[in-house]
Amino acid sequence: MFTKKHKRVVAIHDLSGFGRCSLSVILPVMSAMGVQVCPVPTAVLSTHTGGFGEVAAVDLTDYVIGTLEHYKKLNLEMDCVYTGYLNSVKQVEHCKEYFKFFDNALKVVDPVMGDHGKLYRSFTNELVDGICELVKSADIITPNMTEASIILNENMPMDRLTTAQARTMLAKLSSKGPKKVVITGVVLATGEYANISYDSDNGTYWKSCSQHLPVSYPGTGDIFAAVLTAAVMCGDSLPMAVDRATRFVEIAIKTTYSYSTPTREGVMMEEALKWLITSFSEIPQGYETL
Ligand code: PXL
Repeated sequence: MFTKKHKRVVAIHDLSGFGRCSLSVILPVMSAMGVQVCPVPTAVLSTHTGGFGEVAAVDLTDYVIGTLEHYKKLNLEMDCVYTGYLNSVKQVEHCKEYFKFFDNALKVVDPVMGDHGKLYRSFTNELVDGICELVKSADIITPNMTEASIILNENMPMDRLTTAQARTMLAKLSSKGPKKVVITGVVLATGEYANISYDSDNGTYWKSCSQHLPVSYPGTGDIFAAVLTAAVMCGDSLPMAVDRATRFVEIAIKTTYSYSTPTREGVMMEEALKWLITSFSEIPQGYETL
C-alpha cells in the first residue's frame, strides 16, 4: 500500500495578492520545509489591509465548508489543520468542523486579529469572540502580544514583562485549552525581544530572543506560524520549532531592512527563502529556558 511521503496540512487563511502575507508566504515556506500544503482561502484580496487603501476583496465563507465536504469524500488524510485569517463568524464554525473531522490531526490556531495594540480592519467583536472560542480547541496557538491580551481579556501590557508575568500569560492561555502556547513579539524586563513558549505536556517555559530592528513588516506573524507548524510536523520539539521560526523571521527582516523597501510590502521572501532551505538541516539552538 502506498503511503504518502510528505506530511500534509490544510491551511485555512486568506490569499492576499500583494504585500507578502497569509497564503502567499505560507505556501512557499511550508513547501520549502517539505510539507504539502492544501490551501483553503477564506477570502481573496488584492492586498493585505495594512496600508494600501481600499482593497478589492471577495469573501469565501461558503467555500471553506465545501472543501471539507469534498475532502471527506476523497478520504484524504490530513496531518495538521492550521487556521489563520478568518473572514466571518461562520468560518469559525467551519474550522471547528475541520477540527472535528480530522480529530487525529495537529490543530494549530494562529488567532490573527490585530497587532500593535489594534485590531486589523474588518474585525468585528463577534468575529473576535469566535476566534477566542476557536483557540480553546487548538493544540498549539501562536498569538502576538496584542492577540494574547485580547484572548485573556486584559489590557495590553505597556511595560516590559518580567519572567513571572510572561510565564503567567502563557499558563493562562494554556488553561483555556491549547497544550502548547507561543507568544510572539514580547519585550522582556531584561530588554530582550523574544518569542516565548510554554509546553504544558512537560511544564517547561522557553524563550528565543532576536535582534530588534526599528521596523515592522506585515506577514511576519504568518511566516512565523508557518515555519513553526511545519517544524513541529517534521518532529521538532516546541523550543526547537520556535527557535527555527524566530531565526528565519529575524533573517528575513534583517535582509529586507538592508534593502530599505517600503514596509507595507512585507519581507523579501524571494531573498530570504534560501536561508530556510539551507538551514533546515541544522539544529536550532538559540532557545533558553524562560
Ligand atoms: O498578516 C496578517 C494579515 C493577514 N491577512 C490579511 C491582513 C493581515 C494583516 O494586516 O490584512 C488580509
